[in-house]
Amino acid sequence: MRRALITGIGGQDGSYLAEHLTELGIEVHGLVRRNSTPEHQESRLKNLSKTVSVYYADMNDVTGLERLLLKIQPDEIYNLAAQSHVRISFEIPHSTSQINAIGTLNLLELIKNNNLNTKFYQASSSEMFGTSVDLDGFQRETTPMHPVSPYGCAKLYSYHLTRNYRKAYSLFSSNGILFNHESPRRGSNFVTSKVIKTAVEIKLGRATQLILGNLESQRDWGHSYDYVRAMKLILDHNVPEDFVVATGTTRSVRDLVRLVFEYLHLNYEDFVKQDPIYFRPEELTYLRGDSSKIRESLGWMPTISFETMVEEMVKFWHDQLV
Ligand code: G4F
Repeated sequence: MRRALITGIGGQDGSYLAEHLTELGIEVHGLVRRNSTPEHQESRLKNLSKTVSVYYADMNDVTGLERLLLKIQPDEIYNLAAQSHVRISFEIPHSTSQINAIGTLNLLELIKNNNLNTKFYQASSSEMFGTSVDLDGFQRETTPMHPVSPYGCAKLYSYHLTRNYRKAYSLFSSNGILFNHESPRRGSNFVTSKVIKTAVEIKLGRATQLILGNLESQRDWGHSYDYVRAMKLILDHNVPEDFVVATGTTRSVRDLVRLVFEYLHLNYEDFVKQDPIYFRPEELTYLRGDSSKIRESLGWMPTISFETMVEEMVKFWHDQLV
């Protein structure tokens, strides 16, 4: 039986990936960081509590990581652990870098030094592109990267290190460069969940306004369920390579807000306000991914439309809040 280790298994992607790998007959182990609220640890894994083994770990506790790697001896490692909130990375740049950059270095060094026969997936991000866009309006594997946040800078370090260890030490280490991906399991301080949760609260008479930052920023939003399938395909490929995972369609935050409020038969202009507190010191204003490479070489494609995903999230938050 193949064994997989997922760092950050308690997050949105970690939980969908754990379900996907379990369905494929893979033995799944996962790492979570200890904190005082159980909500952020195993609540997304409740369907898997009997099949998945979860351990406390810290991406900077190298001896703890080594002990677990040697015990589990995984065939596949998915490095999803991260401080994943871009605006918050401006507030805590050091710890964001320790987790998102040095944490990856720790894992790659442990794989190399212990001669572990494992494939390594690095959760790279479209945030690494920053202000850079090709002339045709897309970002792809060859687009130069100019990140505009501590989060993006730390992710770019890990992206390059994953490529470097592949070349220098022949590790099977690959990057998935994932554009934004959402679901009912998305944390409620990311824009999709925040908008949908608050709009449902307004509809139920429990809130009167939705306060946001930049409404004009554009994102390429897919569904996490589709994107974790891409992660597995990337590690099942016969050679380690890097792939963009995206829908190819971009929408503004305003488009998202309008759609959600219309779905609830509300006019967003009556409720939405802006506050500079939700703007970032430097904004990434436009993302649109060209995922031709993974579609053509690995046969991946998204299956859940943006509208279906929004509907699923509205239903989820409605059920949570009534
Ligand atoms: O939902 P967001 O916070 O996602 P963001 O910053 O694009 O990052 C996400 O996607 C990345 C992939 O590109 C991942 F690497 C990263 O880990 C994360 O998953 O914000 C989306 C957009 C931004 O332009 C932001 O400025 O929404 C805008 N926005 C406007 N008002 C807001 C708000 N974002 C948040 N979180 N909260 C607001 O009130």
